[in-house]
Amino acid sequence: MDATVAGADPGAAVPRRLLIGGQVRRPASLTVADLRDRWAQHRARVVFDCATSGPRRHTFEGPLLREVVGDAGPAFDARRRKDRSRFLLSVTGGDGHHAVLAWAEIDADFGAAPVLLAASLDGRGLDTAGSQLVVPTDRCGARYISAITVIWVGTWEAAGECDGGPGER
Ligand SMILES: Nc1nc2c(c(=O)[nH]1)N[C@H]1C(S)=C(S)[C@@H](COP(=O)(O)O)O[C@H]1N2
Ligand SMILES: [Mo]
Repeated sequence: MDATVAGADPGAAVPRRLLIGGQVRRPASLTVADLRDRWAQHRARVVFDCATSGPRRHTFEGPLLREVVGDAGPAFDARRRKDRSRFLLSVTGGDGHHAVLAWAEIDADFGAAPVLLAASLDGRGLDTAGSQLVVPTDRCGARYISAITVIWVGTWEAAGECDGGPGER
Protein backbone atom coordinates (compact mmCIF):
# COMPACT_ATOMS: atom_id res chain seq x y z
CA MET A 1 0.00 0.00 0.00
CA ASP A 2 1.12 3.52 -0.76
CA ALA A 3 0.89 6.31 1.79
CA THR A 4 0.26 9.03 -0.80
CA VAL A 5 -3.38 9.44 -1.72
CA ALA A 6 -4.74 11.92 -4.24
CA GLY A 7 -7.12 14.45 -2.77
CA ALA A 8 -10.80 14.81 -3.56
CA ASP A 9 -11.83 17.52 -6.00
CA PRO A 10 -13.67 20.01 -3.79
CA GLY A 11 -15.44 21.61 -6.75
CA ALA A 12 -17.37 18.41 -7.40
CA ALA A 13 -21.07 19.25 -7.65
CA VAL A 14 -22.98 15.97 -7.41
CA PRO A 15 -20.71 13.11 -6.48
CA ARG A 16 -21.24 9.95 -8.49
CA ARG A 17 -22.40 6.89 -6.60
CA LEU A 18 -21.90 3.27 -7.41
CA LEU A 19 -24.30 0.60 -6.22
CA ILE A 20 -23.21 -2.83 -5.05
CA GLY A 21 -26.16 -5.20 -5.19
CA GLY A 22 -27.39 -8.62 -6.18
CA GLN A 23 -26.69 -11.57 -3.91
CA VAL A 24 -25.12 -9.53 -1.12
CA ARG A 25 -26.13 -9.24 2.53
CA ARG A 26 -25.41 -5.49 2.79
CA PRO A 27 -26.10 -3.68 -0.50
CA ALA A 28 -24.15 -0.42 -0.63
CA SER A 29 -24.29 2.95 -2.35
CA LEU A 30 -20.79 4.44 -2.36
CA THR A 31 -19.25 7.73 -3.44
CA VAL A 32 -15.66 7.98 -4.59
CA ALA A 33 -14.94 9.74 -1.27
CA ASP A 34 -16.18 6.58 0.49
CA LEU A 35 -13.77 4.51 -1.63
CA ARG A 36 -10.94 6.83 -0.58
CA ASP A 37 -11.80 7.07 3.11
CA ARG A 38 -13.10 3.65 4.12
CA TRP A 39 -10.52 1.23 2.75
CA ALA A 40 -6.72 1.02 2.47
CA GLN A 41 -5.47 2.70 -0.70
CA HIS A 42 -3.32 0.96 -3.29
CA ARG A 43 -1.50 2.40 -6.27
CA ALA A 44 -1.26 0.75 -9.68
CA ARG A 45 0.90 2.01 -12.53
CA VAL A 46 -0.44 0.26 -15.59
CA VAL A 47 -0.04 0.01 -19.32
CA PHE A 48 -2.86 -1.50 -21.33
CA ASP A 49 -3.55 -1.82 -25.01
CA CYS A 50 -6.56 -0.22 -26.65
CA ALA A 51 -7.74 -1.63 -29.96
CA THR A 52 -8.40 1.89 -31.29
CA SER A 53 -5.84 4.13 -29.56
CA GLY A 54 -2.91 1.78 -28.85
CA PRO A 55 -0.92 1.59 -25.60
CA ARG A 56 -2.30 3.65 -22.69
CA ARG A 57 -0.36 4.46 -19.50
CA HIS A 58 -2.06 5.50 -16.27
CA THR A 59 -1.55 5.63 -12.52
CA PHE A 60 -4.60 4.74 -10.44
CA GLU A 61 -5.20 4.80 -6.69
CA GLY A 62 -8.04 3.24 -4.76
CA PRO A 63 -9.15 0.27 -2.67
CA LEU A 64 -9.04 -3.36 -3.69
CA LEU A 65 -12.27 -4.54 -5.34
CA ARG A 66 -12.23 -7.68 -3.18
CA GLU A 67 -12.22 -5.63 0.03
CA VAL A 68 -15.05 -3.31 -1.03
CA VAL A 69 -17.26 -6.08 -2.41
CA GLY A 70 -16.26 -8.35 0.49
CA ASP A 71 -17.66 -5.77 2.92
CA ALA A 72 -21.00 -5.85 1.08
CA GLY A 73 -21.20 -9.49 2.18
CA PRO A 74 -21.51 -11.72 -0.89
CA ALA A 75 -24.02 -14.48 -0.09
CA PHE A 76 -21.45 -17.26 0.05
CA ASP A 77 -19.98 -19.15 2.96
CA ALA A 78 -16.65 -17.26 3.14
CA ARG A 79 -14.92 -20.33 4.66
CA ARG A 80 -15.76 -22.50 1.65
CA ARG A 81 -13.58 -22.07 -1.42
CA LYS A 82 -15.94 -24.00 -3.68
CA ASP A 83 -18.84 -21.80 -2.61
CA ARG A 84 -16.82 -18.65 -3.33
CA SER A 85 -15.75 -20.02 -6.70
CA ARG A 86 -19.36 -19.93 -8.00
CA PHE A 87 -19.71 -16.14 -7.76
CA LEU A 88 -19.57 -13.56 -10.56
CA LEU A 89 -19.28 -9.77 -10.62
CA SER A 90 -20.82 -7.72 -13.43
CA VAL A 91 -19.46 -4.14 -13.55
CA THR A 92 -21.40 -1.46 -15.47
CA GLY A 93 -20.07 1.93 -16.59
CA GLY A 94 -21.95 5.19 -17.05
CA ASP A 95 -22.44 4.57 -20.78
CA GLY A 96 -23.78 1.03 -20.26
CA HIS A 97 -20.52 -0.72 -21.15
CA HIS A 98 -20.29 -3.73 -18.85
CA ALA A 99 -18.05 -6.72 -18.30
CA VAL A 100 -17.88 -9.64 -15.89
CA LEU A 101 -15.20 -10.92 -13.56
CA ALA A 102 -15.23 -14.16 -11.65
CA TRP A 103 -14.93 -13.68 -7.90
CA ALA A 104 -12.13 -16.26 -8.10
CA GLU A 105 -10.04 -13.88 -10.25
CA ILE A 106 -9.70 -11.53 -7.28
CA ASP A 107 -9.99 -14.02 -4.38
CA ALA A 108 -6.67 -14.40 -2.50
CA ASP A 109 -6.95 -18.23 -2.69
CA PHE A 110 -7.44 -18.23 -6.46
CA GLY A 111 -6.20 -15.62 -8.98
CA ALA A 112 -5.51 -12.96 -6.32
CA ALA A 113 -5.55 -10.24 -9.00
CA PRO A 114 -5.03 -6.79 -7.39
CA VAL A 115 -8.08 -5.27 -9.08
CA LEU A 116 -8.86 -1.74 -7.87
CA LEU A 117 -11.87 0.54 -7.74
CA ALA A 118 -9.99 3.73 -8.56
CA ALA A 119 -10.63 6.88 -6.55
CA SER A 120 -8.07 8.83 -8.60
CA LEU A 121 -6.66 8.68 -12.12
CA ASP A 122 -3.24 10.20 -12.82
CA GLY A 123 -3.43 12.16 -9.56
CA ARG A 124 -6.92 13.61 -10.09
CA GLY A 125 -9.91 12.61 -7.98
CA LEU A 126 -12.66 10.74 -9.81
CA ASP A 127 -15.37 12.16 -7.51
CA THR A 128 -17.33 13.73 -10.36
CA ALA A 129 -16.49 11.25 -13.10
CA GLY A 130 -17.05 8.14 -10.99
CA SER A 131 -14.78 5.25 -10.10
CA GLN A 132 -12.89 3.27 -12.73
CA LEU A 133 -12.16 -0.46 -12.62
CA VAL A 134 -8.42 -1.23 -12.78
CA VAL A 135 -7.42 -4.73 -13.86
CA PRO A 136 -3.60 -4.70 -13.86
CA THR A 137 -3.48 -8.35 -14.97
CA ASP A 138 -5.38 -7.59 -18.20
CA ARG A 139 -3.28 -6.90 -21.30
CA CYS A 140 -6.05 -4.84 -22.92
CA GLY A 141 -8.22 -1.98 -21.70
CA ALA A 142 -11.76 -3.28 -22.21
CA ARG A 143 -12.36 -4.03 -18.52
CA TYR A 144 -10.96 -0.70 -17.30
CA ILE A 145 -14.60 0.36 -17.01
CA SER A 146 -15.06 4.07 -16.27
CA ALA A 147 -17.85 5.96 -14.49
CA ILE A 148 -18.95 2.80 -12.69
CA THR A 149 -22.64 2.85 -11.73
CA VAL A 150 -23.39 -0.72 -10.63
CA ILE A 151 -21.54 -3.80 -9.48
CA TRP A 152 -23.85 -6.82 -9.51
CA VAL A 153 -22.69 -9.79 -7.47
CA GLY A 154 -24.16 -13.27 -7.72
CA THR A 155 -24.10 -16.78 -9.05
CA TRP A 156 -24.87 -17.91 -12.55
CA GLU A 157 -27.93 -19.72 -11.21
CA ALA A 158 -29.33 -16.33 -10.14
CA ALA A 159 -28.89 -14.90 -13.61
CA GLY A 160 -31.50 -17.28 -15.10
CA GLU A 161 -31.85 -20.79 -16.34
CA CYS A 162 -31.91 -22.36 -19.76
CA ASP A 163 -31.85 -25.88 -21.20
CA GLY A 164 -28.66 -27.61 -20.18
CA GLY A 165 -28.05 -24.91 -17.57
CA PRO A 166 -28.01 -25.17 -13.80
CA GLY A 167 -31.63 -26.39 -13.76
CA GLU A 168 -30.56 -29.62 -15.52
CA ARG A 169 -27.95 -30.83 -13.07
N1 LIG B 1 -17.60 3.06 -19.36
C1 LIG B 1 -16.69 2.67 -20.26
N2 LIG B 1 -15.45 2.37 -19.84
C2 LIG B 1 -14.51 1.97 -20.71
C3 LIG B 1 -14.82 1.82 -22.09
C4 LIG B 1 -16.13 2.15 -22.52
O1 LIG B 1 -16.49 2.06 -23.70
N3 LIG B 1 -17.03 2.57 -21.57
N4 LIG B 1 -13.82 1.40 -22.97
C5 LIG B 1 -12.70 0.65 -22.39
C6 LIG B 1 -11.59 0.54 -23.31
S1 LIG B 1 -11.85 -0.41 -24.69
C7 LIG B 1 -10.35 1.12 -23.08
S2 LIG B 1 -9.01 0.80 -24.05
C8 LIG B 1 -10.15 2.04 -21.95
C9 LIG B 1 -9.46 3.32 -22.38
O2 LIG B 1 -9.16 4.06 -21.25
P1 LIG B 1 -8.42 5.48 -21.34
O3 LIG B 1 -9.09 6.25 -22.42
O4 LIG B 1 -8.62 6.09 -19.99
O5 LIG B 1 -7.00 5.22 -21.62
O6 LIG B 1 -11.38 2.35 -21.31
C10 LIG B 1 -12.19 1.24 -21.08
N5 LIG B 1 -13.27 1.68 -20.25
MO1 LIG C 1 -10.08 0.06 -26.07
